[in-house]
Formats: sequence, structure tokens, C-alpha cells
Amino acid sequence: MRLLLSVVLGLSACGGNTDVVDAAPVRLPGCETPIAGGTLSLRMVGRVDDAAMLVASPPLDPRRFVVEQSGAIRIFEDDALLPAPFLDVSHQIVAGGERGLLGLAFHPQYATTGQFFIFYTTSTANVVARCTVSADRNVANPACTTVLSIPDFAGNHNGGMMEFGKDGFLYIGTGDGGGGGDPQRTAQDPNRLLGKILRIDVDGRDMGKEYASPPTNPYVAGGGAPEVFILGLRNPWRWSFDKDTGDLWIGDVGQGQVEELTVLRAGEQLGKNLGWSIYEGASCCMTQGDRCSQTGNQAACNPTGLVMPQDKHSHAEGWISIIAGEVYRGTCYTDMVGWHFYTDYASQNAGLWKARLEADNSLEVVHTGLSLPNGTASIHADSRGELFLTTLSNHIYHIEAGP
Ligand SMILES: [Ca+2]
Ligand SMILES: [Ca+2]
Repeated sequence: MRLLLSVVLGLSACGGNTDVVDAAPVRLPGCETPIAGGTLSLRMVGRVDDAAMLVASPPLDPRRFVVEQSGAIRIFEDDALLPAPFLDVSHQIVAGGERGLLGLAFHPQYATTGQFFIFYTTSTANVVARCTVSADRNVANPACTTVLSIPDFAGNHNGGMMEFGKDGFLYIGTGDGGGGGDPQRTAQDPNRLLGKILRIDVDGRDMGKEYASPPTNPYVAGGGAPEVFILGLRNPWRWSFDKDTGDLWIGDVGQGQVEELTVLRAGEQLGKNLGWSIYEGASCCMTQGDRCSQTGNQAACNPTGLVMPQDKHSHAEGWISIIAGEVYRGTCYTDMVGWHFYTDYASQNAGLWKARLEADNSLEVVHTGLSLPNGTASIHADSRGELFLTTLSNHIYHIEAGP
């Protein structure tokens, strides 16, 4: 990290040959000298006032924006926390437990549009809103526009993760609504926006909406809601795209037994069904001991057409809510490249894990041996591709590696 600023400035100084125009880089450079070695460590790089939920950065922007659960977005610039929040929506949200300001995604052309998107909960809905930066690059305009408001019936299982894909569309994770056992069976209902990953075009406008549904979404022609992209999720609290391959890594939080990690390759994501609440992990909810906590009739179990997770962790192992992270595509730590780093909310039990996708679609899964503080809320990359782990106890850590 100490080398980051000099690298950025160094590159600017190197731009003397103005005849050479490279394609826009995918991300900012990370370290002047890449560091080899598989010994991982955490370095605390900052803290905020309330529950650090997520680190995100605009494309090619070296600042780190940190989402606080209670409704503020804070900025770290050159590792220093700016005193005033970028945005504060605490007055219009409900926070606590699984609720709050949960997601942040910057428009792919943020540098020109100034647009970013937030995901927050109210007492009755999960809301995606479009916000804009003011003339001051470190201050957003206070009023945001609601893009999507999804009625919700329980305080838990609210999803909250959002990212833009390589296709420029905004992907939005939603929980099954909550309670236990998917009481309204939303996850398998293509007409409901709960229990899904949605995909919308924030630059388009369908009649009466603040967005368009891409015509390639699976139910645009009928049979379900046009926003639905992936079905069968319980609470996809954290997930991310591999920024190089476009593969989608989804952590789906389990009911009482199984935490799930599923990878969908680029081009093999549209309309996939991850099985909840017919299955928890690969266990049929009709026959599993606790019946996935469902009341009434369980759906008949037929795995045809369902995607089962490639990695599972049981609650007997001490996991309670998986925290999927991100595939490292930074340039600082050569031995981290290509691995997806992830853990569990009970991160003191789980420690840090890594996985990578094999040619046969299975995962190579490795416990890294790195102990973690408890209460991890996310592992997500900044614009350099560096991974930052945030905790509900307000801390932000950089995941680093060495010999
Ligand atoms: Ca809910
Ligand atoms: Ca599943």
C-alpha cells in the first residue's frame, strides 16, 4: 500500500509519449513491485463509526468508499478517513439486524455520469436508489431517486449486494423475504422479485419505470418478472463477479444446516436456478431432518435443472452465514491471483478460505490458515483489485500476502 501513490503518480509522469494511446486500463495499478508468497495477513487500514458493511470504489478511482449499516457512506483517500460522509441516508432507512444500508455500486461510467446506486431497507421494502455526486467529488447530492422498491414482509433475508456486470447492467441480490423456511415460497416464484438475482439496465427506461429490463433476461417475453435473472436463492448476502472472467461467485446463506458457494461461469448464468427452497445445499427439504424449517407442504425434490453448490460448509463446522468474497485480480500479490477469498459471518470459527474453479466446474478449496476477527460482513475489491475485509465491529482490513 505504501507504494500505491508513487505508482499512480509515476504512471502519470510516464505519459510523455502522447502518440501512444492504450486501451483504457481495467483497473489502477496496485504495487510497484509485486510480492510473491502464500502467507496471508490482515492489515487494519481504517475504521468507521458504525458497522463497516462493504468497500467499493468507482472505476479507476483510488478512493475507497465504505458503507456503514446505519446509512452513511464514508470515503478513505490515501488511507485517511475524510471527516464528512459522502452520503447519509440514515433518516430514510431502517437499520439493525440484517437491515440497513447494505449495498453500493458505482455506474461503470461514473466519471462522466456521476451516478451510483445504493441498496437499503425500510420497514416494508428493499429499495434500490440512484444517487449522484455533487460538484464536490467527495460529497453526493442528498436526494436520491428510487429505482426499484421491492415489498418485503420480514426483517431478515434482505439480500443487498449489487454489482455492475461486464455487460453494463446492474445486478441486484434479494433475499427470499425472510422469516424461516421461505414461508411465501418466493425463491422459486419467477413472478416475485424476492429470492433472486435481478438484472436491470439503469440507462434505459421501460414505460413507467426508472430502468429497463434487458431484452435478454429470461422472463421478458413472459412467464415471470422481467427483472429476474437467477432464481432459487435464500439470502445471497454477498456475491461478486470475477472481474477478469465474468464468472459469478454466489454465497447463499443457509437455513439451519448448509452454507453454499456456487460459481456460474460467464455465459452460463442467465435463468439459472440455485434450488432454494426445494433444496438446502444438496439436501431435499422434504426429507432433510428439519425440512428446511418449512411449514406446510414442501416442494417435491427433483434436481433436474437446478444448480447445486460446488462448495458447502455445515453449521456443525461452526459456519452460520457464508460471506462470499471476490476473486483477487490485483497486481500486488502474485500468489493470490485467481483465487476467490471467502469466509463466514462467524469468521472466528471459519477463518479465511480460498477457492478456484477447475476445468470440470468443480472447486479447488483451501483453508488458508489465516485467522479472522469475528463478524465479517464482506470481502470486496477496490479499483486496484485489492481485497478489503470489513467487519460489523467497524474495521476495514486489507488482505495481504508475503513469503
Ligand atoms: Ca426481508
Ligand atoms: Ca442452493
